[in-house]
Amino acid sequence: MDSARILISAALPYANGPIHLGHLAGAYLPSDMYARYQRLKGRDVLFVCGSDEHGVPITISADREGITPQQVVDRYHAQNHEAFRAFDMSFDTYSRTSLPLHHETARSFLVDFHERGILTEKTERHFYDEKAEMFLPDRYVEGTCPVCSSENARGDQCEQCGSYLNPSDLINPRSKISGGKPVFRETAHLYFPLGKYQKRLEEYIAERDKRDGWKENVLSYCRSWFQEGLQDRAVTRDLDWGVRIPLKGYEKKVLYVWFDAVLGYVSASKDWAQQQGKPHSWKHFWHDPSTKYVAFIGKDNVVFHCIVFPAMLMAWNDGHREQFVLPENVPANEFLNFEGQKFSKSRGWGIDVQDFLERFPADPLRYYLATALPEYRDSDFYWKDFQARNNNELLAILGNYVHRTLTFAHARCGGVVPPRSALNEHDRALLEEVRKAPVTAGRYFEEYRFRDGLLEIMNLARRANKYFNDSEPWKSIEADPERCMTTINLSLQLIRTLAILISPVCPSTSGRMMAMLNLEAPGGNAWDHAGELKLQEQHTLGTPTPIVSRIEDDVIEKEREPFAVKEAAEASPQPEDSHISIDDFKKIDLRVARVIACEKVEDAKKLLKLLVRLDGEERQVVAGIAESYDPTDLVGKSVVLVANLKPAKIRGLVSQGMILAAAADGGRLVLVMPESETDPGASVR
Ligand code: B3M
Ligand code: ZN
Repeated sequence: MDSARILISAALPYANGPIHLGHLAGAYLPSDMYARYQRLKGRDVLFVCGSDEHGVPITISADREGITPQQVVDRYHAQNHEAFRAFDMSFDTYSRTSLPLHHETARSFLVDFHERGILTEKTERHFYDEKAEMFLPDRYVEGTCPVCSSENARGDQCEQCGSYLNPSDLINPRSKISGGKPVFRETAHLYFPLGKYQKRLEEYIAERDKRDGWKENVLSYCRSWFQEGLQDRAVTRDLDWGVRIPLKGYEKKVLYVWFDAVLGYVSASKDWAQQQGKPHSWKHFWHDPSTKYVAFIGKDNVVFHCIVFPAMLMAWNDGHREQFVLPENVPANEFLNFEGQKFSKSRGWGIDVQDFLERFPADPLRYYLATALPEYRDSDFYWKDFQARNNNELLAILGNYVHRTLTFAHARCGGVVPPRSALNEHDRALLEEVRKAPVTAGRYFEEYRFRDGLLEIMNLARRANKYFNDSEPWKSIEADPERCMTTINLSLQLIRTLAILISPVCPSTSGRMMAMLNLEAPGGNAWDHAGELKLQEQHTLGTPTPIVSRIEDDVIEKEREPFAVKEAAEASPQPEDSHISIDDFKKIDLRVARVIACEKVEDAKKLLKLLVRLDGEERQVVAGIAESYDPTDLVGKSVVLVANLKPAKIRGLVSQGMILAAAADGGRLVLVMPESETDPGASVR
């Protein structure tokens, strides 16, 4: 969908702790690159975010610290807002759900649904703390885990063994508030009939996917929810922190945090409109059917954004003339890990954004995260990679190109853009690539494929360096000065192209590049004109200064060391007997399989899709060997297959088994093959 008006939201982080690098790689950096790109395309963009300030974890933090929930959210709202600013997020507003404006907005949805008879009331039995005179949210009940007997299991989950629990599963339940034994009491709650919307939701997702290409991970989460069948969902809670409910009998209850949180995007837009002094301007975005609305999230929020939120908007739209736009796409990333493990606040594993940005500027982090986004699968932050991407790419490719071109222009061309005369074939070939780069990179950005987009841009920078080298201006300046001036003219033009294209990823580096060219920050629809030769002859250039700094080994070692030490200390001792029995081994059904067809999996650098024959059957197998083998290498060969592995879906393709390969040097894989002719289906022992 090509639209002139684009509404972008990024998930509202809980104001219950600092955001870390994983959050940035999940929803925030992608949404910001998208917003910055769309603005350069000249589109009318509204980009909203804010703090999610309700929910039980916040009241728990408050109780623990002996302060009010409002004090908790005030602290983290300010901190996270500042961290986002330091990371150069270009939100049009960073709002918060504790604002009265938000409470009114969320309440109006609930009241409307109630008045229109959409909600149903059900009575349930819940734990009640008689001393504290309150119903206990799941997390406020603790007790002994029925699975592992840990004495500190919570009513929603046991941290010890990971089991998901209901409060009534706990042995010897006790209230986290008074420590007393809770009793069951009846309580009424309002339910939203999600099940009634299932068919419409399935159609909605299918249609948007067709139009805008939804990500496979998102689609497969949705499919599994649909397969299970959508259930009614309670939209109220017994709690006194949250959005109050103006209905009789509900005075001591609040809205369920997710019901109000997704509406935070609407109230953030209203908040922005008020700040602009045009309180109705939010409607141009939310109520105009031509708006393209894109909601960026992390994978754990898929159900609320692809199912709950659209259903709520549908329910509203059914009863009103002014219609809300539904998300056109919900690009969700997988998770980013840190030095090979999950981020963990309690273990101190990871680094907060603010701490990071006190030590390093935002652009190298943005650049590195953009190359390592968990777009299709979980990925990792490694300090060493961060250093390498900065030094070997941002500095050695982009920084170096800008520096050598500008210093040459200052030393040999009087600090102005030299004249361009007749172009030769190398110039023309370069310009052809310059013309194409914004189109190709732009297409990737439109498809939420930011890694590929950035790769395209960096390839242009590599190409620029090669052009400069091959043209040898330091020689032609003597032999053929006109040629030299043409080379430098084009090289300078390319700095402008690169500055525009890199600006969604590294905005301040881009700003420095533009300043060195003595040009204004790109505006209008600069992206579409990025490939044009806009620098006028004799235009005065700015002073060359380095745009990227090197990150030294000792600096990175200092950052990395605490984690290496922690890892060594925590490494679990080797189990005494790591042997398996022959019976264990016999459970694995290994077979010879003949490859009868083989092809690359589109858009997956590492995957090959094989058709193999066993005894009398054929199977499809997806294997991660594309970097080691060409599809044509394999047809007719015999390989060894784990034949009774549970079928899995890889990139939407069913894989019925796994092919054995040995790990060789440099990450290469070498297939295990029978040493002489063997029948397909023969067992391997
Ligand atoms: N606060 C969960 C999270 O921060 C939740 C997102 C709300 S988006 C409307 O991951
Ligand atoms: Zn347990």
